[in-house]
Amino acid sequence: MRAEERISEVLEAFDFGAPVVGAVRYGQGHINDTFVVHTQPASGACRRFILQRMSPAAFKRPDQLMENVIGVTEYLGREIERAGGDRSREALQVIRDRKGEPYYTDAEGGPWRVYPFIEGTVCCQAADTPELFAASGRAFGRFQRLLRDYPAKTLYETIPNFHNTEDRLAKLKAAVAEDPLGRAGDCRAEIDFMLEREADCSVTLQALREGALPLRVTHNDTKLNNVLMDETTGEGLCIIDLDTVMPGLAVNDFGDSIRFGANHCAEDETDLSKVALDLDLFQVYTAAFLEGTGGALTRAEIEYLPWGAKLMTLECGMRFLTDHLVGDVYFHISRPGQNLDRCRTQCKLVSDMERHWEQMKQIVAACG
Ligand code: ADP
Ligand code: GN1
Ligand code: MG
Repeated sequence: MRAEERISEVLEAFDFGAPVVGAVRYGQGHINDTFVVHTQPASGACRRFILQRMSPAAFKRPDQLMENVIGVTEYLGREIERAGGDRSREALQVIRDRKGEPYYTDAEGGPWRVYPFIEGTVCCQAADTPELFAASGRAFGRFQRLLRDYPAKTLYETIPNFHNTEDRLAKLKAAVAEDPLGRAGDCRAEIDFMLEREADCSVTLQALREGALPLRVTHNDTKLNNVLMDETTGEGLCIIDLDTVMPGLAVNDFGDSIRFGANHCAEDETDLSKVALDLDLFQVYTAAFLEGTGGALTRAEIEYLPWGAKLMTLECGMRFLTDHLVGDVYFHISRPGQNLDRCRTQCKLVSDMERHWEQMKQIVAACG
């Protein structure tokens, strides 16, 4: 059922501290159904909240997911306070429902949560300036640093095998074999592109298995639009979208940001001639991310950063392609074929990274 149809029931379930005057769809996330709720206190300015239905296609255990989010946001809040920051703006804060639960389950089983809207921030879809991209890199690097001592074992795996690229390829192969909608014939080139890179899929996983790369608490979805930028200072203020905070690889957090931000096109750009890795943006992000981590990464992690970039891009392309083949059940689409278009931009970026591989390695070595 469309999320809109449950809104009035859900608004009743939370105490917003003032009458609700409206709730409208918000943001450009691909996974959750996000709304902004406007309230009007008797005196003073309107107050806003973010209301989200967590995606049932993506998240099978909202209870575990919210336990993770509460654990991480409270920990971050304490760390930020200790460093003299403002936890109400620099960390998300879960608002419980009227029964004191961390989220509300609607009559159809849909899980909903509320956060205060963090005002005075902007959420960007593209790295319009290098300064903006650098600010996001520092913020994601700092996120790693702040969570360095978080007890990783207490975190649930909200999406099992989320960045297991070997498993993502296996799922793509299964979708191709089943081809439930007869779409595989039109994506032969993209399927072959992925299959030709099967050996690459194991590079960072193998390094993890051998103990060369450590398991850390990571965000796992480090797109530019998952950090809110301070409208006044231009700095990265608050990391959002904590649904996939789990044990993972730091190189993947770095890599997913490069995948999304180190180029000048939207993820679903159809003119592939415009899609290209911007090495200057790659350099800017690398330096800023490493600065933000404050020396928390090992030498091996730094060395593997280009692999993080390539594999997150390749893997995301596989995920878009798989979803296209099975009927767009995971990533929200606004037009037919959008997931295939998204897959094609990822393939173009991977090819570009392969072409500039030596330069990427040199840039990382110079920043490390
Ligand atoms: P999705 O998983 O679907 O990407 P997000 O949690 O990233 O969902 O939220 C979608 C969008 O909503 C974000 O890109 C951002 O624009 C906005 N948003 C989310 N939380 C907040 C918040 N606390 N304050 C302001 N904007 C927010
Ligand atoms: C999704 O939730 P959002 O829109 O920030 C996805 C990421 C993908 C991204 C591609 C939980 O991110 O893994 O990289 O789309 N999140 C989930 O744009 O699957
Ligand atoms: Mg998001």
